[in-house]
Amino acid sequence: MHIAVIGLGYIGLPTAAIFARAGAQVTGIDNSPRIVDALNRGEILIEENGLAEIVREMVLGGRLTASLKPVPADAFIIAVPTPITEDKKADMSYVVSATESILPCLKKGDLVVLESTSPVGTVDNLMLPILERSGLDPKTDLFIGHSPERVIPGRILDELVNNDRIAGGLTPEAASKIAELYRLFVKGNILETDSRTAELCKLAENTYRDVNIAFANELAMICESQGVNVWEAISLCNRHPRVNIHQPGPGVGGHCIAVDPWFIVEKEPGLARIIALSRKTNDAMPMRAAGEINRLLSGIANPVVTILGITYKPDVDDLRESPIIHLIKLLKARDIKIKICDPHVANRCVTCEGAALTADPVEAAAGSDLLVLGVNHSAFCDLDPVTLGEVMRHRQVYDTRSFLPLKAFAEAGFKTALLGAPEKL
Ligand code: SAJ
Repeated sequence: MHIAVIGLGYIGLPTAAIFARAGAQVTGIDNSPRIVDALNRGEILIEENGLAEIVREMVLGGRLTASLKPVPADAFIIAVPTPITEDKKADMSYVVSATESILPCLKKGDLVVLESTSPVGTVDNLMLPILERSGLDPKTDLFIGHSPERVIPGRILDELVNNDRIAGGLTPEAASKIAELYRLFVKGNILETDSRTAELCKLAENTYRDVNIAFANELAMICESQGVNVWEAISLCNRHPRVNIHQPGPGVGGHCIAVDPWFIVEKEPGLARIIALSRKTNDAMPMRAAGEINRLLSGIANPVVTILGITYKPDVDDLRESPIIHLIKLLKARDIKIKICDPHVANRCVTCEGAALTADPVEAAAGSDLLVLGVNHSAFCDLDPVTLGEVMRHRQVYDTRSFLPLKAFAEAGFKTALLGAPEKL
């Protein structure tokens, strides 16, 4: 079986590697010469647990190669970005160009599977008319559909194999062919349905999480006002057998949860009211954090803030839609000097948004008036409050994730603040 994976990003690359490991001959296609050249050398440019090793092995074994242009294959998997435009609409241009790019390669019996998260109707309203231009009948000559990825960055390789997977076909035959394709490596259940249902499910899963986080963030604001610690309250609520409230924080980032709900709102603006409000609630969190930081800095001339962690979530190197980047922009607009520590980003950037970036927390804390824990990277588990306090101008810390040992910081002379908790902890 020859599989072509179009788009070698956070999803396409691991998928290509896992198909190769399962015995398929895989060609990864990407329009970035940097990515293609690196892959053909057996190297990767992104950080994901265990991925570099598998890719190297598959490339050396000749089962995985990369190309700038599509090649004939038995199955085409489209895993290109579906970003969001300024006015919160899905930008489908990469899906359109990827679908057009495979037209010269298609033959009767081929599978075309969209993996990219897309608005409902993408397979039947957007891809089908393009695929018809191949001269083949997409309903009878091809097997087309949507099989959304559901993997969590950081655990992609494990979740690709072990999660249940939806196989949505334009026709029932297409659904079963797609299920058969993924059976090559998926150990979880493969659930067959139509392509529109598959598209909706993917959006609904991420929207469920976004709405739940918005609820947690709203509770955090309520708790601050009511003098209650939201982290303790949520952990107690979650001891109820049917309650699972997510964690509040400085906002929701990433290319999925912060984006996908808008794809539902785009289609149904009049109906998707809770969904749109939740998005706005989560998007307002960096502004709330900036307000608290301002309060902590009041009276300090030429303030300097050290941000610990800028990625969109812990232990990844991905900055897309990171709420902490948004927070940094808000602080810079208020003339606050920023220093950054992020061990996952410091290996490839020396600055971010014009601020110095280092992997060393002590270097980042030198001369600072406030430490802000933006992302709970495991590397921040063993921060030493005494050493940090010694190099700072003012000993203050603001934890937006309830991650730091604030008691130990207080004992080291720090004034402490926690998102979602009363001023006096
Ligand atoms: N976050 C919170 N509170 C929480 C959980 C997360 O504020 O309780 C924030 C994180 O800090 C981060 C953002 O939400 O900024 C998103 O992180 P995440 O870990 O929830 O999700 P992603 O974007 O890394 O991955 C999600 C996953 N979807 C679900 O869990 C429903 C993953 O399974 C999907 O495959 C992925 O989106 C995707 O590609 O769509």
